Amino acid sequence: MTKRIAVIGAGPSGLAQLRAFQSAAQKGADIPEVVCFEKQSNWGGLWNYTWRTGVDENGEPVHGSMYRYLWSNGPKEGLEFADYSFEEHFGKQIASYPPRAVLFDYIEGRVLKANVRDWIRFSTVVRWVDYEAEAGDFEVTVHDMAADRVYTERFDNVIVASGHFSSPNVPEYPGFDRFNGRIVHAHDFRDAREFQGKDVLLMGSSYSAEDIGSQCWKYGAKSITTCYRSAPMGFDWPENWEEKGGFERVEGKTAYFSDGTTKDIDAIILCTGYRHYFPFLPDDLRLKTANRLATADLYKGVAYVHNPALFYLGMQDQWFTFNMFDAQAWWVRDVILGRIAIPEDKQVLMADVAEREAREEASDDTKYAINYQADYIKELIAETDYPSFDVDGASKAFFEWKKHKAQDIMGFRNNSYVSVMTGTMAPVHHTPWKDALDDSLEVYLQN
Ligand code: FAD
Ligand code: NA7
Repeated sequence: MTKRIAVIGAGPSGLAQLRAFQSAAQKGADIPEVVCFEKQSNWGGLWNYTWRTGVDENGEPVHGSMYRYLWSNGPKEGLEFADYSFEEHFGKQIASYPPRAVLFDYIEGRVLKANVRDWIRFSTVVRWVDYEAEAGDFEVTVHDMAADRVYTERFDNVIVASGHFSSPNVPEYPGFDRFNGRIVHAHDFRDAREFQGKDVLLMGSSYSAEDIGSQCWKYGAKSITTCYRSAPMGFDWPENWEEKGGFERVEGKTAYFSDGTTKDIDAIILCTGYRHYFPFLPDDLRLKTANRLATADLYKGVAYVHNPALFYLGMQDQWFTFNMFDAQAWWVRDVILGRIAIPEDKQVLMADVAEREAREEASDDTKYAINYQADYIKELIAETDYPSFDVDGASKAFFEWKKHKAQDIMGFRNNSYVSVMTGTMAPVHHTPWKDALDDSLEVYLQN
């Protein structure tokens, strides 16, 4: 096949794409040349931990938003690859909420086995992508940081897998410019020990606020205060954790809230989410969407309706992660291999997006949302040879997880679930999460 495909990013989504093509080749298919551009010097995306904040060794914005001591915030049974189980990788079943280093090892294991590292050009930043209507292909301009060389190549398809939890949404509130303490966005949070003995305020009421607050609590912060814009998280927090209403301003070290209360604080961590940000894409190719399950302008959640030779992976808000990226990557692969046809009528593509949006908006119930994303995975994998798996069984792990969080927010990670890939139950971890201060791979795997 003479086609050339560009994949932007070697995180879990981009790596899923490489594995999808490699698995087709393994089964005898004629596959195109696949070139993956990755700005970091290693693969794994957000799971490739860096201590750096601000700019990286090349002066580029640091991609990483993950912190030391991060453990999976959902059960691993919900994200397991259908073609590469945890048991295959570790030689045994492991506990259900692995720390970052353990999940990185797992992600890497599959692509080492697939032998696709040579397809990736590391330390190479994609600078610009243009569609050449006459030739019907894309011009991709990149900067090879190691050689300090900018060059352009042509591709028949471009697959954007650059993630969307990296460019922070950073609001400003009155008094920030005179606050006598540290203000940091979750994107730049790295080590909870920095906040030992401190009174910490976290803004936001979603995953980052919950998890970074929990980290700070675990590693000895004096008190945690979280404040929300729309709704509280509402968990049964430990006694030195308080949840307040809207943040109004800070004067000196005193934070003021909409309910009239105040709190003296040492640091503010803005857990205010991220923006879809594609500085390398022109207006006619750039996805503009909120962080939701039904992304704008993506047919089947992946093909860009305004130019279906361009694909996006993993741009949805995520209950499912790794196996959803797989479902998408296998589907995109099959479009490129000519096994699946995308309708030519743009109205049909737009109607598909509208239907997904309407169905998402039909309910704001959590269970509904999990089932919605599960149905999406089932829909995609039914059209490809991605190994079929019990997606509803994986949803059950999420339902249990939700229940366990409501029961004990500092203890939910001590629970275990059944793998829908191998049918085995995860062991109970050897140490409760709150006491497991050393979360290295070696210590975690001591079960
Ligand atoms: P990313 O992992 O963001 O990878 C994108 C890649 O693209 C990166 O390697 C980046 O360097 C590269 N890239 C970006 N721009 C360019 C460019 N211009 N040129 C070249 N390369 C580029 N998911 C879970 O399943 N469990 C969890 O516990 C969990 N915890 C999370 C905690 C945090 C703090 C965050 C932010 C996310 C978490 N997630 C979690 C969700 C996470 O989004 C996915 O697990 C996964 O990393 C998404 O994969 P991705 O490949 O789509 O994006
Ligand atoms: P989310 O899930 O997008 O949540 C962002 C939170 O920040 C949410 O509670 C927002 O409130 C709040 N927010 C956003 N802007 C503001 C302003 N201006 N003022 C106050 N509060 C604000 O991002 P997360 O970082 O928690 O999670 C993203 C991923 O990272 C996730 O997949 C995790 O696994 C890790 P709202 O509810 O919209 O009123």
